[in-house]
Formats: sequence, structure tokens, C-alpha cells
Amino acid sequence: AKGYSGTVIRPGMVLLKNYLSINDQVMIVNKCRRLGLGEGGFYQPGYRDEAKLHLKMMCLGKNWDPETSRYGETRPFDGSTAPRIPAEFNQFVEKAVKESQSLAASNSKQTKGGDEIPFMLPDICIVNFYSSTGRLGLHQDKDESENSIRKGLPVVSFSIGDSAEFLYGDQRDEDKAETLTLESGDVLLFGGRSRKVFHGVRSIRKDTAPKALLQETSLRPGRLNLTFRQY
Ligand code: AKG
Repeated sequence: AKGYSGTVIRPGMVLLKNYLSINDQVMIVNKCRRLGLGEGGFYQPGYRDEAKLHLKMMCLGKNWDPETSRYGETRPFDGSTAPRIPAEFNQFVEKAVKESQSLAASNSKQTKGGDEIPFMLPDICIVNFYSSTGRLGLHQDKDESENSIRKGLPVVSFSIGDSAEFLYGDQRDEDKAETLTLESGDVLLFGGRSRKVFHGVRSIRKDTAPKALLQETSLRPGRLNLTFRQY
């Protein structure tokens, strides 16, 4: 039986609540921890669009450089190569995209169409770790290929650990943005007509991670977020 519930938030944006089981989350945390300590692992990035990044980051598949807003095979500051995306991660992403596509398709019938989400196979995963004071200003994801953005290939985001107050909207204006709480195990997908939505994280809610996850991983306070894209 599926223990999650899917909602179309707006055309092209789907939230799959409680999509990743605790076992899946434990596996993801353990793999990220191992990768994070090796070559191309977690570091503290500087700035993006002049805004300081309040998080630790690691890129899988390809490197994304926040300073230049470009993807590349190696990381400029230390020359390291991005680790490969674990195959299990991509399997979750493919399933989540298919699930979101069917939710969007049935919704599209009611809204006179145009709300479909195209399929994608991720070759990039950006892993962010937010401490309790972590946050990320409103921005668009627009450094992928022109083709990927024009076709609206979805960005798929996994949330693990403490909950986040996630903002999204059509403008870079926090006062006009809508809010969603992203909890551990939630998968959020934005593609199609929402591919260029502004989004960010206003705050991390302390002590909201599932106890079972903490017991099994000793994850430190904070939130792990993985965003998958196709270049
Ligand atoms: C990004 O990495 O571009 C994000 O917007 C991450 C959003 C999140 O942490 O939920």
C-alpha cells in the first residue's frame, strides 16, 4: 500500500507527501555522508547572485559552480570531479516523475490542459545540507541547458531531516511568495509551466526530523535536500 499522498500545487508543480520511507531516507543519508567525505564532497560555497549561500553543498553527476552559474566536469576551487549519482537515487526520481505525470495528467483534464510534466533522466544532483540556521534566497533554476528549460524538464527535490519552510512564486519577492512545509520524506517536483518558478528556503524548523531517522543515522540537526535535474 502506498503511504504517501500526491497533490498538484499549481500547473507543473507536484508535492508527493511522505514519498520516501524511513528506510529509503536512511539509505540516502548514509550514501550522502560517505560521498560527502570523499573527493568532490561537501563544502561551504560562497555566493550566488551576490546572495550568500547559507548551506553546505556537494554536486553529483556534474559540478555546478554557484559563483559562475555554470555546470562543468570539475570543481574550480579544488579541481575535484563530481561523484556519480547512485543508481538507487535515480530509481526513486524516475518513479516520482511517473507518479507526478499521472497526477498532472488527470488534473490537466479539469484545467483544460497544458499542465503536463515531461519525463526526465537526471544527470545532475545537487545536495544541500542546511544547519538549523540555514536558508536559501528566492531564485530560479536556469543554468541547465536551453533545451531542458524550454521543454520544462522537471526539477525533483527530496527533503530529509528537519522540516523546511519553502517559498515559491512567480516573482523574486518573499512577501508575495506562497509557503509550503517540506517534511522529511517529501518529494517536490516542478517542471512544465512551473519550471522557472522562483523558490527558496526561509527557515529550518528545529527538532522536526523523524526520531527513527535520527536513531538510525545520527544525522546532525538540520536538513538534507537533494535536487535532481537533467542538463
Ligand atoms: C536548489 O538547490 O536550487 C534549491 O532551490 C533547493 C531547495 C530546497 O532546499 O528545498
